[in-house]
Amino acid sequence: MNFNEDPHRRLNILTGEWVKVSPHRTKRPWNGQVEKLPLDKLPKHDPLCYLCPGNSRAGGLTNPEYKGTYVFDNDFMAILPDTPAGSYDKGLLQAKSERGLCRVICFSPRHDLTLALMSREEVESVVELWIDQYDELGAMDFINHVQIFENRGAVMGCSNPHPHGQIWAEEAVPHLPALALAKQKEYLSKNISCMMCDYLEQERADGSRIVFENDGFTVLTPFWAVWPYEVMILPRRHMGSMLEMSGDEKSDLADAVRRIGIRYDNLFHTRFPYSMGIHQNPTDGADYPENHFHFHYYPPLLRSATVRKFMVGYELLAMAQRDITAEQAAETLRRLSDVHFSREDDESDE
Ligand code: H2U
Repeated sequence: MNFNEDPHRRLNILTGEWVKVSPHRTKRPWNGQVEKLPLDKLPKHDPLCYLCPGNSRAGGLTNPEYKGTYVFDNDFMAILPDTPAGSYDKGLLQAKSERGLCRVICFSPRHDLTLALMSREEVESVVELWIDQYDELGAMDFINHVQIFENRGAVMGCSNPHPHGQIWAEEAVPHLPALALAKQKEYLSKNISCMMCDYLEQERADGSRIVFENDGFTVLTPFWAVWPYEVMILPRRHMGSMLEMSGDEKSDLADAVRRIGIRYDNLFHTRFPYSMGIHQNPTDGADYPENHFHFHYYPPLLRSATVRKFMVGYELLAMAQRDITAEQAAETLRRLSDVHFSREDDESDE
């Protein structure tokens, strides 16, 4: 089978789902000219932004004059800490109550920055905050899973450009991380080896889907990627959560997060939209030797700052499908610069 010619399907080892790949439709990655439009100029502080320091939020509270990162309880939590336990069981109709809490994390007091435009040290402080929040929320007795994520760009339903992410911490392990845990557990019991350690070894030996690496982390387009420029960040050492990282690894993670953000923005000269999130051990006190923590990035753009991939038609009714292969996407991302396009002439970038 020729990956670059023949329609085929690939297995997602973390979910057990298949993705259809149709490389004959676009044999090469799109190399058309991208108009070099400047980024829309945002103010450093927006008096109308509910995340900027000193501004009031919809809930009536006022943000402090924070100077670094800032975290607060979401004023509109999707799940609440005091929901009474309960369930509904009428044969085919099943429901269970959900307890949890949601927080908002501001990555920077600067309204105009993004993870891609922040310094490595500034992104390191975001990594520290992710670790602290995972630790603090995970220690709460009713919290068994902590989902940290960032939803970026209007096209992803995020209306506020202020650099921020969210955390939903809850009682039950949600469906997708639970599936990934089950797949990794199954593999470990069969092979006496970590699935993602073995996967990483195979990817590093092959090289065609590696975007870049540093000492602690590998950034790659997964073999089973569904979104055009989907990537994963994988720690090279087997770790179940970010709590296990050394000081150097925290810095390497900040480097990886920052550089993939820069390359994404450089791809179509835009503030590249995406949803990204971290899958770590559940926080229910059990051991998860099978789990290898990782980041998923799901970006929707396909051909330009405005042409996106839609998951519709066949994909909603049958299965996910893509045209450009994971290898082509990795090659495109690999060739991009680590200097943000808006700062190409700015020597003070680092
Ligand atoms: P998104 O832009 O990714 O949707 O995140 C913004 C979050 O901020 C959203 O979950 C919360 C929303 O509930 N929020 C507040 O907590 N307070 C506000 O004053 C406005 C928005």
